Amino acid sequence: MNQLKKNAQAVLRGNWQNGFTIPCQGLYPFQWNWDSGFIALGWAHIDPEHAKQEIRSLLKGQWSNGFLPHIVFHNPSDSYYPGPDVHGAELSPYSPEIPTSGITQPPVLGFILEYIYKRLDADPSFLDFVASVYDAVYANHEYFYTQRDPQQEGLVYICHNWEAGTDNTPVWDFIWDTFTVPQYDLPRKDTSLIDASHRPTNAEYCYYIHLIELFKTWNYEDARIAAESPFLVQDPLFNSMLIASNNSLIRLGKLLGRSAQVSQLQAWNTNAKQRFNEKLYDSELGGYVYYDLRGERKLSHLSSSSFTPLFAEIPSAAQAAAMIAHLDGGRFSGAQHERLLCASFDPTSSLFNSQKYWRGPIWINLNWLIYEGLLNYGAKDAAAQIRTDSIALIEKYGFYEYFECDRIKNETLDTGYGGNNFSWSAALILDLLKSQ
Ligand code: 2M8
Repeated sequence: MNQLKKNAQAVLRGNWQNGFTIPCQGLYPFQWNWDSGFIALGWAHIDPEHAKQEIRSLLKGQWSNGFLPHIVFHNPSDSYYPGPDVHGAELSPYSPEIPTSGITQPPVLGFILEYIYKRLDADPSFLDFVASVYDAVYANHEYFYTQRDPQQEGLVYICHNWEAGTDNTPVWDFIWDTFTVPQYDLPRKDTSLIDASHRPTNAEYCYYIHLIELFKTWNYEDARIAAESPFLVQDPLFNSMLIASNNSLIRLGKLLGRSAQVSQLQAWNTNAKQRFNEKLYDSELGGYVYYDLRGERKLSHLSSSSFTPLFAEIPSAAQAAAMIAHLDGGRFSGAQHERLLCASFDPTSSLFNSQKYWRGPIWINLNWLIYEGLLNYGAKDAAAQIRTDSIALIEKYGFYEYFECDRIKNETLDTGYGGNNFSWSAALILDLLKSQ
C-alpha cells in the first residue's frame, strides 16, 4: 500500500505545473474543471497548499457571470485539439483575460471543498480558505439556476457532450440522430497519442466541433443556446454533482455564517431533489436516466451516471435498493460478479463496448462517486467491492485513464486503457486508500 501511495503521489507531482495540475502529459495539457476538483482532493492528502492553489488557479478562469469553463488554458500547448482559438470564448462579454473554453463541466467544487475540510480534520485554516472562495463557487451555482434552467424546474441543462464529462456515452447517439453536421477538417492529436480505436470517432468529433461553432455564432449567449441548441440535455450525473455541491455549500455556509446564501441554496435544493426524482428516475430500469430537453423525451439507458444520485443523497431507500442490486449481482456486476465495478455503460446493452472511452470501460472518478454514494446508503458490501476493484486495477496496471471491466479479459490483459499517469486516478486512489 505504501508503494501505491508513493506512486500516486509521484503521478500528481509529475503533472503539477506550478499552480495547477494537468490531467495527463500530452493528451490533456491544460487545467480541466472537474479533474481539478478531484485532483485537489488528492493533493489534500499530500500537501494542502497545493490543493488550495489548484482551486484558486481554476477560479482564475471564472467568467464575470459566474460561469466556470471546462478548460483554463494557462499556457500554450500544441498537443491538444481543440485549443483556445477553436473555442473562441473571447466572443462572450463575460469571459476573462485568461483564455478558457466556453462550455462547462460537472460542478464538483462545492463538495470537494467539504471533503478536503473533512479529510483535514476540520482544520480552521482550511475553513478560512473556504471562506475566501465561497462567493465564487456560490456564483457558479447561481449562474446554473438562473441561466441553465429555462423551465425553472430545479434541473439544469448541459448543451454539449463535453459538459457531461462522459464524452461519448452511447446516450448521445440518440441526440446525434436528431441533426446533421458538416464534415470538418479535424487536426486531432488524441488519436496519434493513444489507441485511436478506443477514442471517439471523427464522425462524433464533427458533432462536438459543430456545437462549438454554433455557440460562437451566438457569442455563447445562454438565452440563445437554450432557445436553439440542438443538444439540450438534463444529465443525472451533472445535476447530482450540483445538488451534492449545494448540500456541501449549505453545511459549509452554516459554519461560515452565510445565512442568506444558505437559504437560497436550500430553496434551490428542495426544488431540485423533488424534480430530479419525478423526472429522471426510471422505475422500470431501476436507475436514473438522461432527459432530452430539446426533444422532450427520456433517454432510458443505464450508465455509471445513473448511480451518482446516491452521492447526492437523492434516492429514497427503495430507489437506492434497486440501484444497489445492479451493482451487487445485477447487470453491472453480473450474477457471478464476472465484471469488475463499475462499467461506464450498461454491459447488457448492444451499445456497450468494454474498450471504448465512455462506452463501457471503468473510470476511477465515477467509481469514487459511486463508492461514496453507496456508503451514504449503508451498502457496505457493494462499496467494499467497488473500492477493492478500483485499487486492484491500479495495482495491476498503473494509473491509467480507464480500465477493462470483464474479469476474464483482465486475467490476460497487461495494460489499462487511454492515457497513463492520469491525475484523477492517482488523486482518488489516495483518497480511497485513506477511507475504509
Ligand atoms: C475527457 O474530455 C476531453 C474534453 O473535455 C477530451 O476528450 O478531449 C473526458 O474524459 C473528461 O471527462 C475529462 O475531464 C477530460 C480530461 O481528463 O478528458
